[in-house]
Amino acid sequence: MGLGHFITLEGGEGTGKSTQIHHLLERLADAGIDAVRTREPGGSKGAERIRSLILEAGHSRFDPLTETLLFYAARNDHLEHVIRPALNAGKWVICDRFSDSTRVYQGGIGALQYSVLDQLDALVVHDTQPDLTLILDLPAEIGLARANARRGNSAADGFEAESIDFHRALRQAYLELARLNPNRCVVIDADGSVEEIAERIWRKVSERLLIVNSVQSNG
Ligand code: T5A
Repeated sequence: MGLGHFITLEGGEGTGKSTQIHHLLERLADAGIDAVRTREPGGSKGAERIRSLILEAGHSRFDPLTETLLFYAARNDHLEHVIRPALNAGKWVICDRFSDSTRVYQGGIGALQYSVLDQLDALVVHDTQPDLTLILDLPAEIGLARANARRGNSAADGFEAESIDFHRALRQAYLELARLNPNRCVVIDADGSVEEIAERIWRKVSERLLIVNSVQSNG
């Protein structure tokens, strides 16, 4: 096993995860670090097929258990074919959403009990847990406005189409998740220019992982 690290980005709709992953990869490349960019739901051939099933359900989402099993089926394929091989080869993996999305969307503000999610997580993710989770935090109104502006005239998916109260609750659920997992999660203020947020993220990644990496390589 090399010195790869697993970083996930989380947050509500339009908080800027995709935009920031692009900048993080550039900074890692400048630091000589080989990183794989991926996302959930999706990230592998099989998981991308499942992604279409989930998101193309449009306004009529699957029932909560079916939806959750689909997310975990996709995650299993993604872990097997992309995430674990990359980590085992010593690469860093930067993933746009992961299990915390299920915990927040299907658990915290959804209908599934955490005990069900814990069982699925133990079976599928097991010990391939993220080393660092960056939670991009933004008022729901700003995130939705960004997501709507980007989408233009195309239809909202079932999650984007939920009420503003759903998106506000989502933000609170992420903050609670961060509070309960301070060793792994860092909340990033996602209000500001793209460059300012990229700098905030880089500072945290450097503090949490690059220093650890240099200690390991020198040790
Ligand atoms: N889901 C997912 C679950 O319910 N359970 C699960 O287990 C998983 C894995 C996935 C949906 O599935 C749900 C959650 C989601 O609803 P998706 O299409 O992958 O759907 O959507 P998101 O992950 O939400 O991604 P988005 O593309 O909507 O948001 P991002 O990636 O956070 O935002 P980004 O970078 O695309 O930016 C959005 C817009 O804002 C602009 C960008 O240019 C872009 O136009 N922007 C800024 N504008 C101003 N200032 C800034 N600082 C900006 N940063 C970005």
